[in-house]
Amino acid sequence: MKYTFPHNFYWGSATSAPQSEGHLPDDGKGQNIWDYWFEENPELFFDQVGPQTTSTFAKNYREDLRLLRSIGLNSLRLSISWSRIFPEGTGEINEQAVAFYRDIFTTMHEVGIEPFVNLFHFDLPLPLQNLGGWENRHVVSAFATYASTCFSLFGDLVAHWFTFNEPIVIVECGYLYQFHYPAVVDSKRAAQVGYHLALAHACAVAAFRSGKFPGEIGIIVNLSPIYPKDLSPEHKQAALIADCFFNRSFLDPALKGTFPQPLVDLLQAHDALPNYTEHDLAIIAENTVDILGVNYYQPRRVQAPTHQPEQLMPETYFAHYEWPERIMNPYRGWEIYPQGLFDLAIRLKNDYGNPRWYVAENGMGVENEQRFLDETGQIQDTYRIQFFHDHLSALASALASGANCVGYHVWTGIDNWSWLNAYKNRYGLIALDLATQTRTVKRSGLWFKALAETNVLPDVE
Ligand code: BGP
Repeated sequence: MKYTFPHNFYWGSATSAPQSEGHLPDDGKGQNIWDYWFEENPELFFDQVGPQTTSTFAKNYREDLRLLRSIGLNSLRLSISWSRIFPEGTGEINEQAVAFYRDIFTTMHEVGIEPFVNLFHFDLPLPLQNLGGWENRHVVSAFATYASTCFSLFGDLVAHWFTFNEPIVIVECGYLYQFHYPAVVDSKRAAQVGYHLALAHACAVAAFRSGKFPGEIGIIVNLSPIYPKDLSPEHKQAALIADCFFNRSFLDPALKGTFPQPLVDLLQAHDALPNYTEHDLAIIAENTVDILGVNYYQPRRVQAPTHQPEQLMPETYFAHYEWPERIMNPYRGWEIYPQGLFDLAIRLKNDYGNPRWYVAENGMGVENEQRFLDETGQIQDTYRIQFFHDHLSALASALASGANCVGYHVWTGIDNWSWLNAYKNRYGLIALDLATQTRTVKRSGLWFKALAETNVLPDVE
């Protein structure tokens, strides 16, 4: 059976400013929390490689964009670095950054790649973190100003805007599990951060609408279908709460303009409700999105809690469940479960009014891909082709069932830097030699080209 996709489907890849740009001398960029954390604690980062050492997109974007186009991409999601536009987070604009992004977006149009532009990918300007970061309401207004500045500066070149990438990750990694700066463990502070992110998102959408900028605006959320260990009431309840924490916390405000009631009740019971105003809630209610980006990597499997942490944590309400039949990507420690993408698509259709959405990230990070080099110097990443193939088969089935999905972006085009893992796991369709900065198309890149050029899912071999 041949799986096909609509002729105007968006085929592309995703990356972010902090993971791909790198730093150029005298570029006027200010520090963000990643620059700072690496400076303070380089030992936390794999091989002590920090965000300065990336795939140098800032220097090579003209060639990189042509290369990405040559493997069939018709669209690309990247992010604007807030600390590049506003080195202090607010105040004076860095004009070099304006010229830089205008040239990137112009080049994208020249080569035939539609820009999907995200405003925030985990990279808060350090001066704003020093004011308390997302816990401080002032940062919400600073974000709204930054967002409307970008709409005005680049609105003639960008028609697909996104406010945040994976806002729940900012909450869980920064305020519960210590994978991101400021690496604190405090559920009340986490709730305030989450609330401010939802509000900042809605304020940016409001600014976009009131400025009557052309195009569409949305948010990119990482969704994991939640599967309980079995259908007994205690495991089902665990799944319901996990879903509220990790999916509905941002999905509901973005699409329905409300927060999930079980989450509100739970936070209230633990005296962890954030400070809010009725006026904020009205802004959130009135500014739902035009388009949703969905990052899908893995499902979440849960069971009733197995222990009680000392303070409120997600684990107070559920525990991880290890499914005996799981297939793992051992390098990243994530389960591979393509059916999850189908289940998400159907849920968006049935429970959220079938919004316009696209797969904003999907991919497989693998360590030491040099093992798979053939005699021509090409990485034979058939495992990645299999991964894409299986997820795209699931997506095609969802489309056939009426899902309103308009595109599929892989993570990522050219191997890029990853948060604490730096260059350990590689995700790209194109390999990067970090030492020489040489780019080489992998086998998956050619496979993707065949897909994007025909809209027919090629076989794995
Ligand atoms: C997503 C992020 C990306 C990217 C990707 C791969 O959660 O939006 O920035 O990093 O995951 O994950 P990792 O780099 O941690 O392996």
